[in-house]
Amino acid sequence: MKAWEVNFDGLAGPAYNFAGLSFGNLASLKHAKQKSNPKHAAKQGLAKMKALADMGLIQGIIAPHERPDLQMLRRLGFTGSETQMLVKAAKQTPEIFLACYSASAVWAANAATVSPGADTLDKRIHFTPANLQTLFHRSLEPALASDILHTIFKDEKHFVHHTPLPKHHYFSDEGAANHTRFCQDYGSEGVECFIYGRHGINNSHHQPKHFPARHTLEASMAIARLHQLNPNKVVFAQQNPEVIDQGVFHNDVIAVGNMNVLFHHEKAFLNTKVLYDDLNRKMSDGQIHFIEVKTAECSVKEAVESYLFNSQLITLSSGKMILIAPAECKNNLRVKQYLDYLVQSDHPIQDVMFFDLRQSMKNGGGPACLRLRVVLNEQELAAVNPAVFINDTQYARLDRWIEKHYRDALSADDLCDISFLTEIRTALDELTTILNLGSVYSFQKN
Ligand code: SUG
Repeated sequence: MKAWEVNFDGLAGPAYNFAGLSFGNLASLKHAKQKSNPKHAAKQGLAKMKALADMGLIQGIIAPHERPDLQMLRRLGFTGSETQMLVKAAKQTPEIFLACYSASAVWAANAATVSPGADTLDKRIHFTPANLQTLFHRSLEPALASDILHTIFKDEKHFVHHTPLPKHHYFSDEGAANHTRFCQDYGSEGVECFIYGRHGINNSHHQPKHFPARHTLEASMAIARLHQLNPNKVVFAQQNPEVIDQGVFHNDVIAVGNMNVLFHHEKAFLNTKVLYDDLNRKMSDGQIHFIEVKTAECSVKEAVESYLFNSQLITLSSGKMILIAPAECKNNLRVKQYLDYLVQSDHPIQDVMFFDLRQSMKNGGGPACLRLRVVLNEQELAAVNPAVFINDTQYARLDRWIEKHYRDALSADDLCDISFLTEIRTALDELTTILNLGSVYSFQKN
């Protein structure tokens, strides 16, 4: 059956900031407390969405989360008016205050794991929002992520929404950042490949020494069961703990797959040979094309700095496969040299396009982090909330909305200001009308 891979990109919110919240994510730590530019963050992301839509892909958008998370502050014992709560939290526990203001919901690759109907027993699309339980600021996301996904994918005939996995270290789940689906064409049954960072139950297995492995085998296995995947079409493999210690906090920082291609660094996996064999054996209808980048061509450090593997690998309607890479890859001489070689050589990746996503990159989020992939056939596509698709009209409305509501500079001092809170709410309230989301934010329900 004909189907399309649709990218749903997170949009940076009006409070987009750099708080240095992600231990193990080198960019987040490096840019902590710098002044951010929320307007640029949103416009850079929207420009990428528009460019992909203009290339003929179907492109969706996922609304920003409500920040600050005042409900969490109240749950943690802060009292008084909203301003009083913010001032107290900022003074008493800046870490919690900043977590409640976190920008991180923009990285939609961590919002959920999604299995297309072609892979599932009941032929419906299954969504499991990631519990993101390893880092406190990210653990605030699953409830609203789930509500937003419900507003986009409503029809139970086509879409199944599971509850996030239990918030326990056995089941640490970071969503689609650690999940890739291989197929010959999007509409036929694929092989779903889950990459985990550690074993949740038996922790004597390989583990990184310095930085957290955020995703467990047990989480991936639970999702494969929930999504009713055919065990003969599922592969589990472990990330190389050494690369996690070098800043590869999600597998999508070191590998990307699309259709029958896996593009990755030679150090990405603990046992590359076993992974190749498993994937090829389970891809019964053809082999996978592995593009393994050697350390001599690009070191892990260069990969983490440039986010080469956090590119999106997309297939245009002509069948041409291209890499959507961050501009940092163009500015890194060795990475650029490698890409020049790649597109000229006998590989399926035929072209590279570079995008300026500097604001997102400063928090460790490249092109692939920003999008959640959902494969949809014609009926499923027709059942999606149409207001979330990017076309010329929606793009122009969103661009005007950003222009009107977003600041072009934001520092930590601005975050306690009650007028900023009002500004954010006015913007988000208007957005729910543009995207036809209903009253999805808590301030709209009170
Ligand atoms: O979880 N950064 C995110 C980046 C997520 C990137 N996503 C994927 N690789 N799919 C993270 O580390 C930083 C927020 C801050 O420091 O303010 C942050 O959460």
